[in-house]
Amino acid sequence: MHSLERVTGGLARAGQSHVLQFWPELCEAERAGFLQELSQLDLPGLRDHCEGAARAAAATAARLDRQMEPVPPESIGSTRKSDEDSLAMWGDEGLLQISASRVGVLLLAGGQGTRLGVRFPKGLYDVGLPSRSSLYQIQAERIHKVQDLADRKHGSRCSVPWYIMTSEFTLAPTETFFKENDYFDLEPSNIVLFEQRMIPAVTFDGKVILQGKGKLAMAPDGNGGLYQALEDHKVLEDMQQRGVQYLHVYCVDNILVRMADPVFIGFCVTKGADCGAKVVEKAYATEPVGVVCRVRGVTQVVEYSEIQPETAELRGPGGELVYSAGNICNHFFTRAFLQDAAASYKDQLKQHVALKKVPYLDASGRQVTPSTPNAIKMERFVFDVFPFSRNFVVFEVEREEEFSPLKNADGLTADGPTADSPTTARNALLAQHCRWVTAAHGTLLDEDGNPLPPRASASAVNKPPARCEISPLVSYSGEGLEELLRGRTLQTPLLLDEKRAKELQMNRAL
Ligand code: UD2
Repeated sequence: MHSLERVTGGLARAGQSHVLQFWPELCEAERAGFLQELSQLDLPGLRDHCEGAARAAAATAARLDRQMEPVPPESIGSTRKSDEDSLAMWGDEGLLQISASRVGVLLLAGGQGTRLGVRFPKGLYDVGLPSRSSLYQIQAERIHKVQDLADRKHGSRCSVPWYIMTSEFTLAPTETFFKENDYFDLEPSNIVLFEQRMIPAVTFDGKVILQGKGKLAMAPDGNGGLYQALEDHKVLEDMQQRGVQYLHVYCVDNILVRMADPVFIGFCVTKGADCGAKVVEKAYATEPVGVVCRVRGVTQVVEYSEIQPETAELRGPGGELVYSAGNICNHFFTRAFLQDAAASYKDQLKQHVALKKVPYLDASGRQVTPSTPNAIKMERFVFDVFPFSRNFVVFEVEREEEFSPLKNADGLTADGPTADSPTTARNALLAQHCRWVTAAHGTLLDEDGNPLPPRASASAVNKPPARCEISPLVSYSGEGLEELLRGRTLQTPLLLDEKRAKELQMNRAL
């Protein structure tokens, strides 16, 4: 059948004939483009999608609060509470797996970054570090370094493939950016970009929204679209061919993210986990992070948008938050678990409703920018597969070492810079690197030439002690700095990159 006829029939059966209202006004090229977009829709499933979205938005969301319980602290692994030997053992196990090329990393980068308000993918963002590195460059260099650490320890030549899930919004600019930057010196065949699906945004009465006369308002299907995308693009087959058994899945905007973190990987592997989540202690009750908790006895994440404020505010006898295990979107999966997720769990995942303001074309063809939410976006969440796990583990890490997300544009509040902004991300990284220098028995001089007190830990979020940045190519998590920096005094601003590190090494040798 001619594709226009097929699409017209499919839209009519789904109760969406209005989509073609402006068809007569489109030129040939616009018609071809629109027809292609419409042909890619799941037309048989469209009625269910639209009616389901309208029903879900009208219903009072089922609240899980009454069935929630915190995860017992004794069943949470922790960098803070574990002894040095355990941490070293997990780190060794992780490096061993990495050296055998059994570990891959998978970046969720299909989001639109609406809160940050930039028109390009977040990974391209430069938060203003001395190196002017983008988030992608920092991540690429951490991959280099972790490969290098594993190779040095085990005499291997391993690779940690980097899978990147993009969406229609982010694929092309991400690809271009990697090419322009020569893949940050990583082997291009080890970087695998793939695209998640898009689904139509729908009005409250179940109608697909037109963004233009020949354009639907589409949105990515949430980071839980991962499981469909893995299947669509045969990503698990690629992992199998490479012998990858363990995946570290993470979100794009955490400047402190430890890619393929050997300690986390080693912890999960040692515990025989098929699935795991890193958490940090929540900073405040309304912090926009999900909480890892138990619902009817099964561990899962309740997202910040779905927990009742009074539950989030609950406090224990010492004033601590009852639900304090904050999800930081750093997950561990075995490939075997992901295979089951892509084959079957994905079809059982809950759909989450998000109400958004989506610009649209009204029936008279006028462009409208709504001031209140007019659209329903249905999303799946990456962590909704956790309840299917047979052995789920939770691993708590220190916020100041591992979590500072970039979500919002810069601004000022009564308490200092806007939370989770370029300024707080930059400050968190600079403050961390000042701590690393101090721990390595080096001394930093401030911009006036005065030594920083050894325990200078001015509020990192508001102001780091100094502008000191250490390239991930020099140190992944603070290791290897003592031999370079012990007893040394260094002027800030400081960028300790590979070149500077070599100079310091040479001076030491003389
Ligand atoms: C995410 C977590 C939240 C907490 C927080 C920490 C989810 C659902 N929520 O919330 O619990 O851990 O991060 O920073 O994971 N993305 C896609 N495709 C999409 C939508 C998003 O790939 O369709 C990616 C996005 O590019 C980002 C990640 O998923 O890397 C998280 O998305 P977000 O920033 O919208 O999530 P947020 O901050 O609401």
